[in-house]
Amino acid sequence: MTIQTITVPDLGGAADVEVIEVSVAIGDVLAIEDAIATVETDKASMDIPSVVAGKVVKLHFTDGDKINEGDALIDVEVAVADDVASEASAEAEPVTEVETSPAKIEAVAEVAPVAVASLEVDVLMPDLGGAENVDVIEVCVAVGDSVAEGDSLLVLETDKASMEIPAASSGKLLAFTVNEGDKLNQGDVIGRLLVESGPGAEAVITAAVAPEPTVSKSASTPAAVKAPVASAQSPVETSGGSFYAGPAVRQLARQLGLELKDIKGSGPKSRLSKDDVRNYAKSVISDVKSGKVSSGSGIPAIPEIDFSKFGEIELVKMSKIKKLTAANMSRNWLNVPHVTQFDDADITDLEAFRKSMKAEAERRGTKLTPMPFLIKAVASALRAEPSFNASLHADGEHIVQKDYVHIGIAADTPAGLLVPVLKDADKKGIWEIAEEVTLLIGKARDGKLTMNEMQGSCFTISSLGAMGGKGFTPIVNAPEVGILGVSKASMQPIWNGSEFIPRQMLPLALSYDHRAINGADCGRFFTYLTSVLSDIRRLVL
Ligand code: CAO
Repeated sequence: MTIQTITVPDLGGAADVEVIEVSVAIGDVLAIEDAIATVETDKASMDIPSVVAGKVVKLHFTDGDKINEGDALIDVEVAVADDVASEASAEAEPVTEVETSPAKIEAVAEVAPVAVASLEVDVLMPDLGGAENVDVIEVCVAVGDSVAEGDSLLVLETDKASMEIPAASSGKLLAFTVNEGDKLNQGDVIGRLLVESGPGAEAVITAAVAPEPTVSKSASTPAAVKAPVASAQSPVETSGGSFYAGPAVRQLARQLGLELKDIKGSGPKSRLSKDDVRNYAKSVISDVKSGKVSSGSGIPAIPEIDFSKFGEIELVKMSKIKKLTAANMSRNWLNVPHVTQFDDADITDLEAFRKSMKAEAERRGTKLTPMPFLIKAVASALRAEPSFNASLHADGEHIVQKDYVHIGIAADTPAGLLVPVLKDADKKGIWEIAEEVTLLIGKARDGKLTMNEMQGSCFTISSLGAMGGKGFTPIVNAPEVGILGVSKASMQPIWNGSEFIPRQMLPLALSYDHRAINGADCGRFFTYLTSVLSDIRRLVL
């Protein structure tokens, strides 16, 4: 065995760089490029990858250490170099120093050149315990794949057991000639592996390789495949019966976080193949995307029911917009911790004024509903209490504070719910807003909105006022952080301190994302909003 010491590479001139994470432990088996440590300078953090494959036998550093170029990091026992060295040269240096490559340094794309010696070996079938003409039931690799020592190359099955054929060395497969259904015997050449090692191994590997790179059976077997590993192939009971799965299939399922019991095997005896696992993963992703099931939130999906058992039914195709709305609503509902606060705005004076302007609105060819006033009042409130005019940054570290005020208007259209966006509402007058809303809603209902007219909203207003209802809890239209639900205004007896007087009250519900907004922010925003709606003269202040 050759022990190689891996040292700190060129760190772009940085000195005394702090180790923030040790990524390996003694006994770990490393592949080339596996991270050894993560270090951090004042400008960037970077991984230091291994340039050799092998087993870690010593650590020269620990968390918090300050390291410099050339410092020893770890000692690695390199199997390939050793195998070849022991055959080729007794004079091979026992310890070689290998400098790691700074390949993973963020913002520095250059990789320090590392001399790599390589050796081509045939991959031979090992001793199969006397079994002959053994069936290949699964091929786990393809030409061009890089394999690490221990990776499954094949799964074989006799009438008694199935076994995995693992690679004995890390390297790149130059050839692989086996297909599912083939029959194999001990000594069969099944492929060709390019075994790579670091510069320390260069001399010994080169010396060991014959000019024509075919290696004799006894020499190549240990370098190319390990002894077969019997795998747990006993059928596993599921509610739907029993199934078989090879180790590579199990590994793939594990990597994808899937339970084998959920997957239907398509092979004989319901054997699961990698394709079964992949197809199942694809169907899960497609179900999540279409909103059929929830994403990995741990929420169980609603079971599929055959409604026709209970009576006549008709399957009606959902429009594209309805499907998108369903997916967006689920996403927003699951991602946003909602709070909804309720209040009534006294719009008696607003309504009196609006009605007095109706004739003029008609002359101008527009319609004056409460909506333009609501938009103007919300725009003013967003300026007064900017916590609602923000979004959470995707990095989880920042709030995006907006200096523009664009308002989304939820519109019920024949195709489904659409949200056209009125831009710069804070800079526009009531007439201009009324005309633009009429235009946007008309376009929404005619299916003529452009992408630009549906983007950039800071806050949404959803009005069911014309339809009725005393209140509802609207769902925040993320990444916005607030939405106003408007219900039907009605005349209410309001106590003015000495008597009940009839006032036109507008029920409002303000939902907000509690990650971005606190109750106190909401209280201020809402109080401001209702006071402006109660006295629209405040809008001109
Ligand atoms: N209280 C009482 N009357 C109201 C009212 C309210 N809150 N809001 C509107 N009205 C009245 C209007 O004044 C109008 O009457 P007049 O013609 O006598 O003035 C009538 O109701 C019809 O209004 P409208 O619906 O044509 O216009 P709007 O500006 O109020 O609403 C729009 C436009 C697009 C918001 C609305 O038509 C719509 O599609 N709402 C559905 C929104 C939705 O589906 N949201 C999703 C809910 S879940 O988040």
